[in-house]
Amino acid sequence: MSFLQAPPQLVNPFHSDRVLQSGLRRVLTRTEFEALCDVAMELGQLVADELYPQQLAERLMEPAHTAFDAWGRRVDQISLTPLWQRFPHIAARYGLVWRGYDKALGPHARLMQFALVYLSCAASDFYACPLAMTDGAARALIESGNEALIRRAVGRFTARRGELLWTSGQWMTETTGGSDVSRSQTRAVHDGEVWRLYGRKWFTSAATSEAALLLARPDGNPDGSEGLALFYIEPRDSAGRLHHIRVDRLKDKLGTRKLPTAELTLDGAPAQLVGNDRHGIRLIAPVLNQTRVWNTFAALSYYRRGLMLLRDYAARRQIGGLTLAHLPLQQDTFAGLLAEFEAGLHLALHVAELMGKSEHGQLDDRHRVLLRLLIPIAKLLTARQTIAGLSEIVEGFGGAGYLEDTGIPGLMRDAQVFSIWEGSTDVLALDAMRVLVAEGTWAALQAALFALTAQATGLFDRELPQLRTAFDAAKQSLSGHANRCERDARARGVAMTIGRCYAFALLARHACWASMAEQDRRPAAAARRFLAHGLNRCYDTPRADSQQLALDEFP
Ligand code: MFK
Repeated sequence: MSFLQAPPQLVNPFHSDRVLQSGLRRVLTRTEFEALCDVAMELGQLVADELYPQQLAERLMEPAHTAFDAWGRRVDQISLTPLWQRFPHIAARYGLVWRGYDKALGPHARLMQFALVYLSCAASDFYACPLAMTDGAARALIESGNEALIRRAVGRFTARRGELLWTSGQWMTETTGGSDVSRSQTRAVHDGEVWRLYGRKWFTSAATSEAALLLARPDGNPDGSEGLALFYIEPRDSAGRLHHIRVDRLKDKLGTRKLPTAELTLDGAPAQLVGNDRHGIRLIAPVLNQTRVWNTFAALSYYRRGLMLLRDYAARRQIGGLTLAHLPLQQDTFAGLLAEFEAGLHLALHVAELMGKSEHGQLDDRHRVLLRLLIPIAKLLTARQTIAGLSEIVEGFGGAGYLEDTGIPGLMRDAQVFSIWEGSTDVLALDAMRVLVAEGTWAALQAALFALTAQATGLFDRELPQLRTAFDAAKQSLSGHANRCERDARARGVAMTIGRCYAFALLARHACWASMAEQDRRPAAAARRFLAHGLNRCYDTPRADSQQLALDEFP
């Protein structure tokens, strides 16, 4: 019998995740940690024993849209894959949304919720997308203070039983653009008690949700973002039929193919105003921020799945009489991947911790600004880390990584979305810039970094000057250019540099704790390796040069 390679196996992702476990142990109380461990172990076992095999078995299944029934009646039914039909129950059981709102869990509720989100995202075939938007919608409604809508929807969005759970869509994107929302063309017409919406939504993820938040321009309002209002809609009637909405088609996407993303036409769909009839972007911003945190953890969930599969494969694969895992070069490549992942996860956990504290009134103004800044930065950094990491991981499998039926290439195709939806890297960098230039932000950032590095002295005395140099480069890039065009042209480098500096400081702080409390030197090794990849991503070349190059190529 000729040689047959044993395929990689996926074990319980929580059981084997020292980075997550150690990160949680440092922050949570012992009681909180033990309670979370019970849930996380059970969820992790479900992922390994049932969900991952189901994902492989359903690899070729996709949602399908049926526009008409046999007799020509418009039905617009969307069929879902079996895993998608199962996931509301998993989400409700493990509290992937409600846990963040459980007051009894205190300020660590978000951290616990996102730990479970991270463990389950890669196993959800992107059911995490409607869950993310649902979490965002709950937050936005609560912040809007609209009591009627809070009573109507928030209990459903945070339901603890799958059959009661509603998900919410977030219908923002139109043909005019996913980033430039201000040019949205959907009209809102006042019709007695309700508003009626007319327009075309071009990219509505999770078209099967029971509710959605969307932007539309009430007739008579001015152009631009100021004239948009935020609306709440329940797209289906009690029989499950869409009313005054047509599904034009499902999108044919590079990845996330189990997720039924649709083009919709609103033809008088009834809706309710969430707040006043203007400033919709400001009102929907909590959804953006919430889903960006989900995106951060989802990206890392994919990164971690890739690392787990590659590590398992490397332990089974023989090369020249050695297992792949013992080849020095393979170890070096893997260490580089792990260091990026580890820094990214500490940044994500920190954001979740701040978010929980903020929602429990435990953040001062400075830390609230910091949270607002770190959300876009964590999203853009982890998305790019994951895309680069998974490209390398696919390569680590050699030819097997290029074969669709191993399930490996799909990881890379799916991951590409993390830097696109909820704002591309450039849009998020500009969002970070919006916060950075506000009075007091830089001081808050500097103070936070200083406090972190103060906890990393001793173990990292030799390395900390590199952090200061990179941070100064970001500051110089920002402050050296008063002109907004010059400044914005550097937004990506500045955001990346701040993200890498902050992630390094968090990892270094954690490494000091782990070496004392857990006698674990691996986080310190990861921090040094991450630093070796460089922190500074500012390329302070004259803008005239980039302009010349770009315009020469594209007149
Ligand atoms: C598994 C993980 C799943 C993740 C979920 C996946 C769902 C996928 C579905 C989608 O992708 S939906 C599409 C998502 N679309 C975006 O993310 C839009 C990207 N574009 C932006 O983020 C723009 O920056 C934005 C549309 C928000 C701003 O556009 P404008 O027209 O330039 O608005 P402007 O005037 O800058 O901001 C309006 C107000 O909102 C300002 O406040 P004021 O009116 O008080 O001055 C801003 O400060 C505020 N604002 C903007 N972004 C904010 C924010 N406030 C808080 N947080 C933010 N992030």
